[in-house]
Amino acid sequence: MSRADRSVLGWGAFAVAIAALVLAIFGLRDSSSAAGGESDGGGVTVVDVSLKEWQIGPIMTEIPAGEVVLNVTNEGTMVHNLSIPGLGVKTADLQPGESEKLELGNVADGQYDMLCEIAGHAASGMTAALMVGSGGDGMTAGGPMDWQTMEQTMLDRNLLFPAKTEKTGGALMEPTRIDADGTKVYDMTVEEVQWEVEPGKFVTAKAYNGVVPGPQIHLEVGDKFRMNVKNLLNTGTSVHFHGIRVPNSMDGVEPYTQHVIQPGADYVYEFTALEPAVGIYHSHTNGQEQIPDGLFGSFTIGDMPIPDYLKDKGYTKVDKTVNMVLNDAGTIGLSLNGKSFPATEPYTLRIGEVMKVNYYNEGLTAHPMHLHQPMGWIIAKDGVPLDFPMPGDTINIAPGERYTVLYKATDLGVWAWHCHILTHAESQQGMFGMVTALIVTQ
Ligand SMILES: [Cu+2]
Repeated sequence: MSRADRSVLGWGAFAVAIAALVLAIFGLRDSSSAAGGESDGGGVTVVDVSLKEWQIGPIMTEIPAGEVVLNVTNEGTMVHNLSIPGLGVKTADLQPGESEKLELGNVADGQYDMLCEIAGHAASGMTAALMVGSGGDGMTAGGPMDWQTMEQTMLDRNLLFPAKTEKTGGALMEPTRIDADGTKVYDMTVEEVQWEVEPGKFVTAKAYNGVVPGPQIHLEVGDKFRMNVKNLLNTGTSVHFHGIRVPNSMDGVEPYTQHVIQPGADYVYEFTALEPAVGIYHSHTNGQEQIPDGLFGSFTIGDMPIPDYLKDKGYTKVDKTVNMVLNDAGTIGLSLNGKSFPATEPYTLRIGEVMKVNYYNEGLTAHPMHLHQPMGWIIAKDGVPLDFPMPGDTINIAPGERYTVLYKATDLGVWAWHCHILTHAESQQGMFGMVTALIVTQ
């Protein structure tokens, strides 16, 4: 390789490497195809089809030729529909809990694709196949076509990584202005936005300054800080500085330390940065909805020192810092920094470089985050430096926790990086949710 060639691994090579990883990371799944459906005795085959995020079940249905009726039920939490383009039939848009009987008439032998036509839903995994008559030959559960069809479906999706979406969040925010007394002032709106979680899948998010996660705020110890919050939601909100030492009146917990910030109202938070911290700012009003819907952003003060034990091992400086906010609920769902695979951001390091990762969990359940290589060393927990680091290739991060971890690139390659609760990372339609990759180059 020329120096230029190996300076950056091309996206083409990267995509191929990712494809190879698909099998290596997760292995294959049992297929979930269904044979049959029920006959009503009059030669009509009735099949129950469920729609939810992000799958159509069963993924594959094998039925005899003849009259077919689908009982389609939306068992999800969003609007879905079922379309069979090959037959030119489609349900209405079904609200959560709604059902529709879709009469297909006398269907000829063949394979028919089924999908949800709501923008982005098919790409997110809402596709299935209906095998009719001899079209279903060889498509029994576990048969060779099953395996290949599923494999192709997974590859099609996994090869989309890293997919482009509108906007990313979490970038460092410079103060809006600095007052004469040195106070760093940050103007922050709270508003609803349409947020592209993955290609074509837009959700209604709540966002600080229009992005998820909200902009990163970084202060040094001693800095005077002011945040002017403008609530553009049609509901109340408040801001809590999680993991940051503040006066009680700035703690953001209505009704005890403040009144709610009403729709259209402004509110000012003001304090001095007293101690180093790895914190986060987030809503403390209807938080179980507002936070997973997007109202979170990292807030760091000072730095976490590298323990001597690691300095002796060559971890002399940090070349790259990554704030990774985990989420699993609300309108955004399973995601890393507000994006779901394949729209998650890949990270790059050169051999010998050190990456510092601040993991934050703003979701409702714990996530064991696993980087295939290199080994991680936890150097701080909840913003408190550890004298002696603790190793972890899988680090379980509970809601509200923060772990600061150093990774030093040692081996070339594309290293998968994902939550190890496998249903947070993988489906029969391919990887999704809490998956990204670390790319190590020369
Ligand atoms: Cu998880």
